[in-house]
Formats: sequence, C-alpha cells, structure tokens
Amino acid sequence: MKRRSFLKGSVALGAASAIPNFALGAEANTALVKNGEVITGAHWGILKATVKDGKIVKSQAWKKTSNVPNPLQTAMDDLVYKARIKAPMVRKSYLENPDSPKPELRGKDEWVEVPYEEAIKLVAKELKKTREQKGMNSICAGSYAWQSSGALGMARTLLHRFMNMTGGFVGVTGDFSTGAAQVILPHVVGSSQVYEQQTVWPVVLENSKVVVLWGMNPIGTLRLSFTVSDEGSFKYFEKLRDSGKEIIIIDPLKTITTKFFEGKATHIRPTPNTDVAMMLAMANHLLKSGKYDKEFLSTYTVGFDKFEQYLLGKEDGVEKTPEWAEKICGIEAKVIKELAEKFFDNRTMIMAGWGMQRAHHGEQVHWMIVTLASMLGQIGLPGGGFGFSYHYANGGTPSCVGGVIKTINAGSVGIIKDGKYMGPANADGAKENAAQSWLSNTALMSYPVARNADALLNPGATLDDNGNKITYPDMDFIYWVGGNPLTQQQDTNKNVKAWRKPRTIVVNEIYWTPTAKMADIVFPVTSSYERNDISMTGDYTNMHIVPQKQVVEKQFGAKDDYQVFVDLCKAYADGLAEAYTEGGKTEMDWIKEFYETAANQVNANEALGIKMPSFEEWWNKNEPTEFSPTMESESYVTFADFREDPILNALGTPSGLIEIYSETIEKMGYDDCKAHPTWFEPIEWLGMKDKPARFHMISPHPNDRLHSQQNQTKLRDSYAVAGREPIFINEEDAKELGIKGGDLVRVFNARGQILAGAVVNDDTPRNVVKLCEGAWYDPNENGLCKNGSANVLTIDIPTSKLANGNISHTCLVNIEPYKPKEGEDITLTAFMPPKGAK
Ligand SMILES: Nc1nc2c(c(=O)[nH]1)N[C@H]1C(S)=C(S)[C@@H](COP(=O)(O)OP(=O)(O)OC[C@H]3O[C@@H](n4cnc5c(=O)[nH]c(N)nc54)[C@H](O)[C@@H]3O)O[C@H]1N2
Ligand SMILES: Nc1nc2c(c(=O)[nH]1)N[C@H]1C(S)=C(S)[C@@H](COP(=O)(O)OP(=O)(O)OC[C@H]3O[C@@H](n4cnc5c(=O)[nH]c(N)nc54)[C@H](O)[C@@H]3O)O[C@H]1N2
Ligand SMILES: [Mo]
Repeated sequence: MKRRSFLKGSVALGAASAIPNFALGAEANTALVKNGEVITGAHWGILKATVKDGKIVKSQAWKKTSNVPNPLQTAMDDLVYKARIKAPMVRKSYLENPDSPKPELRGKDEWVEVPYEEAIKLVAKELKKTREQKGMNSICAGSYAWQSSGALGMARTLLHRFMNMTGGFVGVTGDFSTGAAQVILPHVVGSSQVYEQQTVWPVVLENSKVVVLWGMNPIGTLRLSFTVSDEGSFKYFEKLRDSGKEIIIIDPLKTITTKFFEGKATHIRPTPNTDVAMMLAMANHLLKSGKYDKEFLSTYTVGFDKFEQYLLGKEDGVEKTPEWAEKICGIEAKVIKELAEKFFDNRTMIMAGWGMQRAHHGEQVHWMIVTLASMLGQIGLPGGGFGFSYHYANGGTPSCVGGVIKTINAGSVGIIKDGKYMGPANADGAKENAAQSWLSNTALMSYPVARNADALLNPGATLDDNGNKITYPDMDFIYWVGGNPLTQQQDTNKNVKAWRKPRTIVVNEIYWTPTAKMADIVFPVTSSYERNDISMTGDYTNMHIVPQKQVVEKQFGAKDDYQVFVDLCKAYADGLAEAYTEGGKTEMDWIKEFYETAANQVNANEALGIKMPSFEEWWNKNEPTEFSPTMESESYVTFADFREDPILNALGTPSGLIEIYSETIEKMGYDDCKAHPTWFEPIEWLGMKDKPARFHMISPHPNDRLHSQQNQTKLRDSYAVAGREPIFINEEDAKELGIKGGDLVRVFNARGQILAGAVVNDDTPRNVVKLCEGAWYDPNENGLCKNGSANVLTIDIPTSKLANGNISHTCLVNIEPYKPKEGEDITLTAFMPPKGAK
C-alpha cells in the first residue's frame, strides 16, 4: 500500500533530472542570515522566521490563507533551543559490555558522553555483529515516524537507505493513522480513499445541500501536512460555515471544530465506538421506508442482498432497527430516522475523519459509510457520496499542475563482502528503489506497524493478516529515527517490556524524548531549521515548491541525519558511502537535483506558461514557487468516471464494483471481520456488561501539537493544567467524584496510571473523558506517568485479523483526585535530560 500516493508521479519523472538544462550561473548561497527574515517550511506551514544576531526570535506564517489561527507556527525558537540532546551518548551498561548490556536497565541507567566518531564506530560494529550472528531478520528498522518535512531530511527513508544497503531489515506495513481503513477500503472500493484527492471544495460548496462531519476535527487536524502545509482547506471550511447549508457534526466531543461551527451546525453526540450501530439503523430505516436507490445498488455494487438479510435480522436474529441502535449509541430512534431521510432527500456529502476507525473493529466504520452512501445513491455525483480526507493535509483543495520534486529514496538491498560494498543484490530479488513515498514498505520482511510490541515480544508467533499469515522474526537490534514510539504506541507498559528485550537500540533524535531515553546509543541530530532542504506543499495539491532554507547554525554539535548515515556507511564498509551519496553528493547537490526534476517538467510544459529559473537563482531568492489549479482539477468529482461507465472505469475490486459483500473476505473466514459490514461490540465500551472502569477515554490528536512534537514548547503553557496534560471531564461526573477544574487527578486502569490536570466542562458527555495523545511519557518509580501520556492506558490489540490496526480510541479508565503515596515523587521530568546527560 502506498501512502501519500501524491508522490507517485515523482518516481516516473525522476529520470528527467539526468539532463540538467541550466546554464551555469552564480553559486547557491548557503550563508546564514544573521539579522533579517528567512523563508522555510515545516509540517505546520510555509514559515517566515525572524533572526536577530543569529538567533530565532519570531516565527509566523509566510502568508495568511484564512482567519483560522495556527499556533504551531509560532514556536520555532523553542523547537531549536529547548530539550535538546547535546552530545552523542551511550547507556553506561551498554558501553561497559555491549554483549551483555543489561537491557532491563533501559530508561533507568546512567548515560555517558562519547566522542561522535566513537559512537559511529560502536554502532557500525554492533550492527555488523548482529547481522553476522542473527541475519537480516534480526534488524528492526520499520521506524514509523512523522519526522520533519523535507525531500532530503526524511529521517526514516535515510535510515532505510542505510539498512537496505548494508543488507536489509525488518520493516512495517500500514500506519497508525488509517490502519483499518486503508486495508478494508481496497476490498470495498478498490482504493484507499483515505490518501486520495476528494471531490473538490468548489464542487461541494456549489452542489451539496447537507454536509456531514462524521468523527472529524478539521479545524485542529488541518494545521499540518506530511509535506509542508499549504493550509489550503481552512478557507473552504470558513465558506462552508457561512454558506447556509445544513451542517451536521457527529462526534461525542465538543471540539475546536464544533466551536468553529457554533450556531451554524447541529451536533449529534453518540456513545463512543458505536457509530456502526447508528449507521446500520439508518440503513435499516432507508430499506424499510423504500427510500434507497435500488438502481444504484444493482448497477454499481455487489452483495446488497446478503447485507439486507443481516440488516433485517435474518442472519443473527437481531433486526438493526433505529430502536435497537438507540440502546447502543444513545441517539434517539426518531433522530436516526430523520437523519437517514434527510441524507436521502438532499444532496449529501458525508465527510468522515479517521478517529472512529482507530477503535476495535475499526474496519467496519468506513465500510459502513460506503454502504450507506451506496444506498443514498449519490456516489459520483457532484457534492454527493463520501470523502475520507477532508480533515487531513488539504483534501478537497483543488490540485495544482506544475512540477513535482524528486525525493531521496530508500535504495535497495546491498551485498557486503569482506568489508566491501559489492552493489545491489538484484539477483536475489531485492525490492529496488521502491520508496519515494514515506511509508511505502521497502523491507523484505515486515509486519503491521501497530503490532510492533507484539512482534518484539513474541518471535516465532504467527499472525493472521488480511488473508496472509505472518511469522514474527526474532529481532535483536532496533534503530529508530524521526518517531516517538514510547509515546505513540498503545499500552506503554507492554511496550516498555518490548523495548527492554533486544540487545541494542539506537535512536537519532533532536530532543531527549522518552524514546531517546529508552535507547542505548543516541545521536543528537539537527531540527529541520538547522539544515537546508526542499519540499512540496499540501500533500494533495502540490501547490508550492518551498525552499526550506537553514535558519540558524546547527546547535549543540548536532549533525544532520544524512551526515550520521554517511558516517556510519564509512565505518561499515568500503565503498558504501560512495553508493549512499551517489558519488559524494552534498546536501545542496541533492536539493539542486530535486529542484531540477520539477523545473525541467515545468519548463518542458509550454502550456503552463511558467519559466522556472536556474536552481541557484531560485534558491538565492528564498521564495516559494506557487502553481495553480486547472479548470479540470477545480471540478473534480470522486467516482464520477466510475458512475459514468462502471465497466470501462471499473474499480480495483474483484467485481470491479463497490463490494458491500466481499467474497475475498468471506474466504478468510475471520470471526472478527465478516464478509459485510457488521456491528461488533468493542472489547471495552460504555454499553458492556461488567465494565472494568467507568469512563470511555478518547485520545484524539492534539490541536496544539503534532503528536508529541512541540510538547516542550511555550504552547504547552496554554493548555497544561496543574502542570500536566489536561483531561476533560463532564461537570456532573466531576461533581460526583469531587473533582474541580484545575485539580491534579490520577487516571488509571489495569494497564497503567498517569497524572493529569482536570478541565471540568461539557466538552465531553457523561462518562466520557478526553485526553489528547502525545504528552511525553514520563514515568516515576511506580510507573506513574507524571506528564499524562494517553497510551499508558490504551489497549494494544489489533482492530481485527483483517487489518491489525491500532485501537487507540477504545479504552475505559477511572479517574480520581490524586492522593500522593508516602514519599512518591511526582516532579515533572519529561523535558529534562536523563541521568548523566547535560
Ligand atoms: N493539530 C494536529 N493536526 C493533526 C495531527 C496532530 O497531531 N495535531 N495529526 C495528523 C495525523 S498523523 C493524523 S492521522 C490525523 C488524524 O485525524 P483523525 O484521526 O480524524 O483525528 P482524531 O483526533 O483521532 O479524531 C477525530 C475526531 O474523531 C472523534 N471520535 C473519536 N472516536 C469517535 C467515535 O467513536 N465516534 C465519533 N463519531 N467520533 C469519534 C474525536 O472526538 C475527534 O474529534 O490528523 C493529522 N493532523
Ligand atoms: N492514543 C493514541 N495514540 C496515537 C494516536 C491516537 O489517535 N491516539 N494516533 C497515532 C497516529 S495517527 C500517529 S501518526 C502516531 C504518530 O507517532 P510518531 O510519528 O511517533 O509521533 P511524533 O510525535 O510526530 O514523533 C516524531 C519524532 O521525530 C522527531 N523528529 C522530528 N524531526 C526529526 C528529524 O529530522 N530527525 C530525527 N531523527 N528525528 C526527528 C521528533 O522530535 C519526534 O520525537 O501516533 C499514534 N498514536
Ligand atoms: Mo497519523
């Protein structure tokens, strides 16, 4: 599965860069601005930094695109100066004896500073040892990561390039974002939909009568992109708000989005994890009232007849009526019926986020939305159907036509003999150059990303996965870059056990994150503001090419990830660095090459009427190039071609049609994912018998961070409560428990315990709490996380055997006013260096 397929184009066009067609001009100027302004980019936008005496004093958006604020753009100074790792460090017991390094002391041991060259030699030596003794399948380098934006500085791809060339590694498939949806949807509609362009906003604004925002928080999540954000979609949400259209938000929580639409939208608040029951009831009502599009179902879908049996209760004796659903989801049967009819009677765009599928049996959610939309019969019509990425990057903003830059790739598996790099192992069937897109899997052996802790803990165990069986390898060497798995993976206490298993763990990090603290060897690396790079914007639009110019000097002796891997290559084998750098390319050589790929495309396309300058001229100007949409991209409607001719434009499913019933899935015979959308009770939810805890915890994406990124910045002052991550609790519940706003509380269940600061209001309904993911895990000696990392409490089991996605939003917890144990130390240490480090 290729994530971010928007980058696909750049693979095919890569060859163009071999024929540079620019006259030699002035040099590209890499001198730093000591006083003045610098344009650069990050996930959170094209940025303008103000530098005074060589220090960042301010950062803001390059250009304002809407009235929606984006505080993430304002903390560049803290991202450069705070919580940094200041030297290469090795864990004491590891340095003393790498063959018996006391892995149980990870996260507790002292750290010892070592010279950079010594750390490089140590990693090269120990990696070689593990490879020789245990083979490629002992190297865990999936290294799931949001890293930083940039075509060269992609830490994860740089790691994979190194690990491939030195002989291969164990990787991961899928991602945390859409683990369930990206696996089920190809079975249903033949493509992922979650990472594809949506019916564009101008079409929605012109044609949709009803717009549904189902489980999404776009005013928060659109603050960034995987590339550099162009913030393209905020202005469309502003237009939607002011359009007079009927807007329906379905989310248990009041969010920054429900507040944005205050007075302009209806807010429906189902019990968490029960939307599938609600959707089934809508489908049942449409069926019973005859308000559904039989012709669409018979022309464009397969299997409705079987699904119908289930809806009517002929399969399991339970009819999925609105009255049945009311008892599960808490939404009145009358409201469910009204909604269903409203959607049928009006051109309706069902937009859905991804939080709902980060839950037990998460596969069912998006499958059921497609099924419901099929009954409504509006798929492929302007402003009708469904869209699964309006809340991400800039889905629905019309795509631009111009040039697309090339990026660094993950190389291919190499052969090393007698200390010499012999070249790629093509003959052995290695996957070559497959990795233009950040999550495309270039590893020969891999498992689904959310199963990482399981895989480390259970070598040799087998896993059912989307019709295949995977046997976990025996991994003994982890190398992680650009990610923070100790905070992001579910069930931290299990994860900590997994991370204390292998012999060696190496991490490249900018900051002393919980993951860096759990390593044996740490390389301090630069933030993207301390190196030069280049990026496209906006994931779906390719609207700009952005010069990511270095803003300030490399701080605290940090090296670029690229430099670390080049130096590791030198220490690992003769000739390897040559291959890794393609004959010694420097940072600026790569950036120039990436730029010229795009510039050549633009200059060869006369119809565009744009002339791209030489790289040197472009770089020295330090200004993004902006491309425009076309008439065609401004009227793009998803599935329009399929609707026009389902035979000529067949979907990529076995039948070529929308599969409401999948024979492929039927053949898998899974008990936890049947052949049609099904309501399954989650392992923990409010409607279960014998609840293990009282509150359903939703751990959504934080508005004022990117996961764990920026937790150490000044933005934290605006949301931390009692010095911890805030937890939102309903007023009535708080009263019952004797909790007041501002109180320090303990949140706990059988898996773990954290401290948090109480916010008491009606943002959460009764018996539901909200605690955003991403607070840096900071355990004390009792395993109490003093900062409030949500994943200490979440469950680490798969969505189902089909997709093996994570189930972050399925979790029950208890909460109580914090009563300190005798002598318990709750001093926050999340942002401090560990023992032995400066
Ligand atoms: N500011 C900011 N933006 C981000 C990110 C970030 O960390 N910070 N992360 C980025 C990434 S990597 C991703 S994957 C996307 C994530 O995008 P999403 O997965 O869509 O984001 P979430 O916040 O997990 O969930 C969205 C909404 O779903 C709701 N929800 C949860 N459970 C249920 C349920 O059972 N039913 C219903 N109806 N609603 C439910 C939540 O309350 C929340 O408001 O965001 C991206 N954008
Ligand atoms: N409970 C719960 N858990 C979740 C989710 C949820 O909804 N609820 N969402 C999940 C989702 S969708 C995602 S995508 C994951 C995100 O999980 P991660 O990708 O692990 O999250 P980040 O916090 O972005 O971690 C990025 C790390 O890379 C570092 N970094 C940045 N730039 C560079 C660089 O240039 N080089 C190096 N070496 N390091 C760099 C940053 O300092 C940071 O520590 O979390 C998942 N976890
Ligand atoms: Mo994500």
